[in-house]
Amino acid sequence: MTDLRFHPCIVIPVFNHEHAIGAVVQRLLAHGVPLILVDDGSAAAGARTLDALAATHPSQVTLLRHARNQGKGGAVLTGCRHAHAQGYSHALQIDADGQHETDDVPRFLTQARTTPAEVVVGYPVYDASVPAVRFYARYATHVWVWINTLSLQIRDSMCGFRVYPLAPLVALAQRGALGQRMNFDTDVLVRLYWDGLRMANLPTKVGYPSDGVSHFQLWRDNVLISRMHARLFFGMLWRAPRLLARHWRAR
Ligand SMILES: Nc1nc2c(ncn2[C@@H]2O[C@H](COP(=O)(O)OP(=O)(O)OP(=O)(O)O)[C@@H](O)[C@H]2O)c(=O)[nH]1
Ligand SMILES: [Mg+2]
Repeated sequence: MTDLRFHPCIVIPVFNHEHAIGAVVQRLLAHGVPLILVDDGSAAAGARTLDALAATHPSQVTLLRHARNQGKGGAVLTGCRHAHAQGYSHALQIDADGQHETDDVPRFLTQARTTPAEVVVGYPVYDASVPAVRFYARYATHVWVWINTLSLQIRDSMCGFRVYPLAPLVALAQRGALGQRMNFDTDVLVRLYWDGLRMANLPTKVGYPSDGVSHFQLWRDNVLISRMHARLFFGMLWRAPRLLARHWRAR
């Protein structure tokens, strides 16, 4: 199906991934889709790398910058708001650390073109490099997401490779409830689901960061994520009749 309004770009939130971002950008440019890099207050080396990438590819790369670090969610939203204002219909969001399989970009965009009202959500297929503790820790979040949507539609809410339809995302962000840090990826999918969007789940290979840099802060991010699940749980309670009705209709 061809949708004339399907006009995608790629949004990459970047925080200090100077050793990985160059190769990620190079691989993405091959797909001929405009890139929006959002520098989330990186330190000097990261900022310089991003300046150089934008200067080398001025027609394909837009660089936006937060003077201060705001968190992954803040960076994704800055990129997506900008993309929406520029007239793009969809943003493929991919992380900067080289964990994701850029060869899957055409498959994700084809899915988004076919089901433009849905969120295309990657679910990870891991290789042997995944730390076991990370692998099993994800299950706690999966279970919370299934409870908070009263559905199994979101297969993995934490994968940093997905395509958002921009109009509903920007409208949701306008309402102001979204987590701005590492709680964003899950929060935004549950709330888009609550807003009536469907999810198209696609498998994609995920490795462990190519530059070995993880900014996941065990204590702070786990507290944020637990609070988010609790807030979503109460949000689910008053939506439960509507969510259950939707679930049964879908069956
Ligand atoms: N953690 C973190 N990432 C940010 C921030 N701002 C932007 N990002 C970007 O968000 C993406 C995800 O960050 P990662 O550190 O890879 O987090 P993750 O993939 O959940 O964790 P790992 O599995 O350890 O890689 C990357 O592209 C980061 O550069 C921030 O403040 N903190
Ligand atoms: Mg990562």
